[in-house]
Amino acid sequence: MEEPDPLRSVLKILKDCKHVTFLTGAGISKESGIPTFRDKDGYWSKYDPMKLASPQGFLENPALVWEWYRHRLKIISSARPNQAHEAIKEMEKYFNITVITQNIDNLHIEAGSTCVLELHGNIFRSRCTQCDSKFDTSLLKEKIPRCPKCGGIIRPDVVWFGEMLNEDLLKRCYEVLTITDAIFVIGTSNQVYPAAGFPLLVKQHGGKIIEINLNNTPLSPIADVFLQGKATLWMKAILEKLKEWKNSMSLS
Ligand code: BV8
Ligand code: ZN
Repeated sequence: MEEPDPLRSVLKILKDCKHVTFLTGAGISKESGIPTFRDKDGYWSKYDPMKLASPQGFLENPALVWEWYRHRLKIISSARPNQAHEAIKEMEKYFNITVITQNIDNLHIEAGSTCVLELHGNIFRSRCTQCDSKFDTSLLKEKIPRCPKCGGIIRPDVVWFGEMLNEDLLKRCYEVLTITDAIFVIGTSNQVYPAAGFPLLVKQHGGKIIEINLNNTPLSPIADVFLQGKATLWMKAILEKLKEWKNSMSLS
């Protein structure tokens, strides 16, 4: 029996969908030149996440954490959305799309997606640890930036390990997940919670899971379709098929 064509399986699922959610991780931005975390050349192969992405680490050595975020901001500032980000934006023509991203690189917003839930914050935004005033990260020049209003230390407005995610944001995620007909899980190792638990919530109410990743992840065994390979190639191919199908529909 020949292997089913994975693209055909994806189209078969999409034909019955109204609400499509995308859950993305660092892998979707890899082809924009931004390193991932857990790949062999990723950040966690060189640095200790607890030193750079935890409140304790920041308390111990704010200068080191700021050096790391400024290094990432430099890379992210010269990165552009790639064809995977753009394809997700284009799919808004056919479905109600929500993007739930673990990425802090702003690339889904730059690609023009209209509903982006940034689970772990955004590197371009910083906030005062005392009075919660917000600042544009690229304008902060001091080694350890201080708040002009209250003198408090300013930090990147991102979610670190052991920190709660924004309540309202999480509420919106759970609301969307309950009406999601299909969730695309793209470029994430599915190891960080609560995001890693989201696809299961979709499956529990009968929604479908389509995973796109270079490698298998803990999610792959329960995915309805697993597309092995680059996010840009698969998303481009899916969009092409979708356009063909929609055109054939309008002709019939
Ligand atoms: C919380 C900051 C409540 C932002 C990050 C024990 C068990 C279970 C959970 C826990 C536990 N102990 C603690 C926890 C909770 C913890 C957690 O999940 N830990 C895990 C690691 C065990 N979670 C938290 O602390 C969260 N808060 O739960 O609050 C609470 C509080 C206290 C105690 C318990 C609970 C907060 C999590 C946020 C952490 N913030 N970073 C930043 O600087 O970016 S983590 C970091 O990981 C990033 O945010 C990133 O978004 C996130 C996930 O990583 P991925 O995006 O998946 O990236 P990764 O490199 O791992 O994978 C890339 C994938 O892409 C790979 O699979 C690769 O194959 C693929 N790929 C590569 N290239 C391509 C590709 N795919 C397609 N195409 C390509 N071209
Ligand atoms: Zn302040």
